[in-house]
Amino acid sequence: MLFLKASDGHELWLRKKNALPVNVVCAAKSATLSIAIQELQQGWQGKSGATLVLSIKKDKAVKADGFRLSQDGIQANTDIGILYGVYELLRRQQTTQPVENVLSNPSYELRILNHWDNLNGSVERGYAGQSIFWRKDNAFLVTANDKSRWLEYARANASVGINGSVLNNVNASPLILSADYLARAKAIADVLRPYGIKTYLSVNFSSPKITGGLPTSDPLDTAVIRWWKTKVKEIYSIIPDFGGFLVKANSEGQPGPQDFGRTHADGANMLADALKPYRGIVMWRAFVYAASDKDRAKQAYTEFVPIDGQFRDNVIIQVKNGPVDFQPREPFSPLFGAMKKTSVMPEFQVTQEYLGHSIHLVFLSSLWEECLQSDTYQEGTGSTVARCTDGSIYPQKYTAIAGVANIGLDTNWCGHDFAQANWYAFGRLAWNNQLKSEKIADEWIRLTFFESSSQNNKQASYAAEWNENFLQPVKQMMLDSREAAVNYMMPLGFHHIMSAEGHYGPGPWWAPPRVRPDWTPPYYHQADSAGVGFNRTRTGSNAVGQYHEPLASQYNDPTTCPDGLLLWFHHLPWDYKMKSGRSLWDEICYHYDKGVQQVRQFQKTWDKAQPYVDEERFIAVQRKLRSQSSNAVLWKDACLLYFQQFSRLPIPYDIERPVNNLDEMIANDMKRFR
Ligand code: GCV
Repeated sequence: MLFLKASDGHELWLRKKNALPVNVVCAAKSATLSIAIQELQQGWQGKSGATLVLSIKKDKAVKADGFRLSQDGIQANTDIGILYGVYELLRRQQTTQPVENVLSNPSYELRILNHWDNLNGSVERGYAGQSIFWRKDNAFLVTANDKSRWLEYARANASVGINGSVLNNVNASPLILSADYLARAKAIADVLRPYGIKTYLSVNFSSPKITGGLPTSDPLDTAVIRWWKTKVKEIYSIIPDFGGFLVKANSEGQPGPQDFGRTHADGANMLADALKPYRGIVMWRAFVYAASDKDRAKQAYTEFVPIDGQFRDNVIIQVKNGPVDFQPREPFSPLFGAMKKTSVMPEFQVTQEYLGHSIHLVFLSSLWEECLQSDTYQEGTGSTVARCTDGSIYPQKYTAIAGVANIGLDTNWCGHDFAQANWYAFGRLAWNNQLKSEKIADEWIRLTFFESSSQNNKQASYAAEWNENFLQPVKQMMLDSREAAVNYMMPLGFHHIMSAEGHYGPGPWWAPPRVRPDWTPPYYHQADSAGVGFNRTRTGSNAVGQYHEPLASQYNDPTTCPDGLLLWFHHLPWDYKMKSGRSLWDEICYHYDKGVQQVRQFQKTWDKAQPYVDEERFIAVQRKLRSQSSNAVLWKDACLLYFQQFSRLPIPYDIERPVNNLDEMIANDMKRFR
C-alpha cells in the first residue's frame, strides 16, 4: 500500500519536502538572500549536513540573472541570481539531475506574465476564478490573505525564473492610473520585489483625455506629453523599480495614436520618452487588425514592417506567436525576424482561450517549442524565432518574452491540475528557449506528483515502478495532448472555427449578419462545394509573400506546404490527393477521429495511473478528461457534419458515426446569441 498525501494542488510544483540538514554560508544580507537560505533549509535533498556557500562575485560569463552551480555552492553577480541558482539546485536534486559545474544564463532578460485581470476582479479569458490582484468589493483593502497569495505567486514565479508581472488587462481601464489603484499596485510590488519580480501596468492610450481632463490624447500634443511625464514621475515615486507599460492600441476598439493620424511609433515613443529617465520600457502590442475583408493574417506585418527602425530603444514590439490569434496551430508570425531594427518579443497564451479552457488537458509547451524553433530564414538557415528574439541575431537593447497568465483564485491556481504545467513550462522556456518539452514535462511531473515519503522509500523498487507506471505514460499523454487538440478541433490548417460564445467548442457555422466578417468562422474556412481552406498563396491574399524564402515558395505550393498548415494557406478541392494517398475529405475525417481516440487513450492512461495519485487530484483530472472526451466528440461531429454539407462525401465507414445531430448542435450554439 502506497502512502499518498492528499493534495488540493495549491502547492503547485513546490510541494513540501522532508528536508535534510544543510549548512548555508552567505556573507551578504538582503531580503532575497534570506529567501534563498530559507528555501535551501526547507528543501535540501542533497548530502545530509553538507556545507553550501552562496557567493556574489563578478563573473563575465554570468549574465545579470544567471548563476554557476557546483557541489560546494552557488555563485552569481546578483542576489536574484543566487535565488535562481537555489531553485535550480533544488530542482536538480528532486529530479535526480547532476549538479556538477552548471552555468546557466537566461535566454531573455525580461520574462513576463501578462494578467488580463480587470479592476472589478474578473479575468478576461480566465478559467481559474477571480483575479488574485483586484476585486470589486473593498477594492483597496489589502488583507493578510491578499499578501500571502501574492507571496506564494511570487515564489512560484521565481522558482521558474519569471521576473515580471503586468498586473492588469491589456483592455485597460484608465482608472488603473488613479491614486487608489496605484496604491494597491504598490502593495503588490512590495510583496513581489524580494522575489525579483518587477511590476508593470497596462495603460489605456486615451487616459489623458478620460481621466486627465485634457481635450485630446494625441501623442504629439505638448499637454499630453506633459501629462504622461507627470504620471510616470508619480508612478516612480510610488514604485521606484516600476517596469513600464504594456499597450494595446488601435486594436479591437482600443484607442491609439492612429485616432489622431499618428503612427504606432509616434504613440510608443511618446510613452517611451516619459519612461526613459527611470529605465522603464514600453511593450507595444502588434495584435492589430482593422475590420476589413482583407486577410486579417497579413495586417500586423503590413502595419509594422514599414515603421521598423522608427521606435525608441526602450520600446519592444510584443508579437503573438501566430499571425491571427493563439489558435491550436498557426504558422509563426511573419513579423519575427522581419523587424530587424526594432526589439521584438514573443507573446504566448498560457490561458487556454482556444484550447479548451481549464477543462481540456493540453500541454502547451509543444506549441511554444514549435514556434520558437521555427526557422524564419531571415538571416540564413537557423534564424529561428528563438534566435531572432533573444538577441542572438539582432542587437536588441532589451530581450523579452510574455505569457498571458492562466492564474486565478481557484485553490489549484489554474483550474486544471495539468494547466499548472503550462505556467511552469512558460517560465522554463522563457529562461531557456532551447529546452525540449519532453524535459519540461518530465521535471514538472516529478516535482508535482512524486511522493517520496519515508513509507514509500522503504519499498526499494518504488521509484522504478513509479517511473514505469506513472511518469512515462503520463508524460506521453502530455506530449501528445497538443496534437490531439489540433486533431479534434482544427486539423490540417483549419483555424478560428470555434464557437463565438466563449471560444469553447465548435462553431464553424457562426456568421450572423452585421457581424464583422473576420470574427466569423466561414471567413477562415471558406468552405464551398469546390473545396475548403483560405487561399493565402500568390493567387490569393499572398500572405505567403510575408515569409522569407524558401518558406514563401514552400508554403505557396500545396505539395510542399506542411500538412499541418495546408488549409491555412490553400483552398483545395475535397478530392485533392494528400501525401498519404487519401483524399482531403477523408484526411479531415481521419484527423478528427484520431483526436477523439487520443483523448480516449488519455482517459485510460489516467485511470491506470490512479494508484500513484492522491484521490483529490485523481478524481479532479478524471472528471475533466471525461468532459474533454465528450467535447472532442462534439467537435468531430460538428465539423464533419457541417463540412459534409459542402463535400457531399461519405464519412469513411471505419470511423465511428456521429452521435450528435447538426441542426441540434447549431440550435444549441445559436441559442446563446439571442
Ligand atoms: C484581451 C483575443 C481575445 C481577447 C483579447 C485579445 C487581445 O481577441 O479574444 O479577449 O483581449 O485577443 O489579445 O488583445
